[in-house]
Amino acid sequence: MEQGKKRIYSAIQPTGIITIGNYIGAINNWLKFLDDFDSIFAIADLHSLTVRQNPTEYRQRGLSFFAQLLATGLDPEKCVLYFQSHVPAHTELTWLLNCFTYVGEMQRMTQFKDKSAKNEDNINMGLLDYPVLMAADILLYQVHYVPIGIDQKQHLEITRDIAMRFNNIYGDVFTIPEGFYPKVGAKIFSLQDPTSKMSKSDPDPNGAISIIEDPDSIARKIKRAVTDSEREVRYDVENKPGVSNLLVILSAMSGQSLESVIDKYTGYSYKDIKEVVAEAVIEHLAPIRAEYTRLMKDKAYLMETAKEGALKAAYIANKTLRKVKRKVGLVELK
Ligand code: ATP
Ligand code: LTN
Repeated sequence: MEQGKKRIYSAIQPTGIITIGNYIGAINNWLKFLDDFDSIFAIADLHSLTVRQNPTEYRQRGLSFFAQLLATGLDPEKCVLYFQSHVPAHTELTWLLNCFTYVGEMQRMTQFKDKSAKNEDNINMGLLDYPVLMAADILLYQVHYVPIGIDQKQHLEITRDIAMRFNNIYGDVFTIPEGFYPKVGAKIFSLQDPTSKMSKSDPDPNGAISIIEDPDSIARKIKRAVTDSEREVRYDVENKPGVSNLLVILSAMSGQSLESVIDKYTGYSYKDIKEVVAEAVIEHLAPIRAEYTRLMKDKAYLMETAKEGALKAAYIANKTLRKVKRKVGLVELK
């Protein structure tokens, strides 16, 4: 880690598939930071245990996610990439921060309310405590910026609240992090329901596209994307959410600004714009898919890289954890 650079941190849960929503809203933004920031990224594999997982599938998906992140360009020479569960400091700090977090605050979290409504038979403590684990993730690394999609804003706000509360009592222990949201694409919508977020765990396979999906399937899903009863392309999020979502996807995947995409494609037929979007998505994802396929054949390299990532992360995390323990008055072993 270089001295003097500001630090960024983000994470993704190993659930479902990595979608182009995750890519545009989060990962693509992470890549932009690599050269200028100290960058740390995690697979948040403890967070998704709040929902019951099949152990065999979960283990495979964890490794596949790791390879997909590497394949997008998260070069282990330029950033720290690791599994949250490999660094015990995360769960330790979670306990300590729990003692500075109010139950009422957690019960008011939108995601907690949504997820408990959806999993009525498994409203476990982890679901309630999810934001505190996320706060621990971030605060352990003394992070300046957290690049995330807009759906995570409330969790970032509570992280800041917990950090400030702690600092008010014990002095400047934690850096107060700021959220960093993409200007375009902070929320990509489902291709089948353009008023709801494209989700990794959407049970409808046509709503989301994976970053390692095969080209025919990408083209098919975009062709079937829900639009509206008009015929011509116009950017109008309120009245034409489906078409507007396609334009945002096109902008992110082709690297053109949203303004220039709007300029160029207003008036196009739905059939034609869908072809343009499909082509841009396929072209952008092709090298990621190829690199992913190559990496998955080299499990030894993946495991070695995960181990190195965990060691580097733990070194930074343990420093903060030791400081927190000292501040709250725990007896230190020398
Ligand atoms: P799920 O829907 O299964 O809860 P998710 O798609 O929200 O999962 P996460 O692992 O929770 O995925 O999020 C990883 C990152 O991707 C977060 O920064 C989140 O804000 C971002 N993200 C997720 N979905 C979208 C989306 N549709 N558009 C933009 N960013 C997104
Ligand atoms: N809750 C986040 C994933 C996540 C995260 C983090 C993001 C876990 N820990 C720390 C940023 C920083 C989500 O995307 N659902």
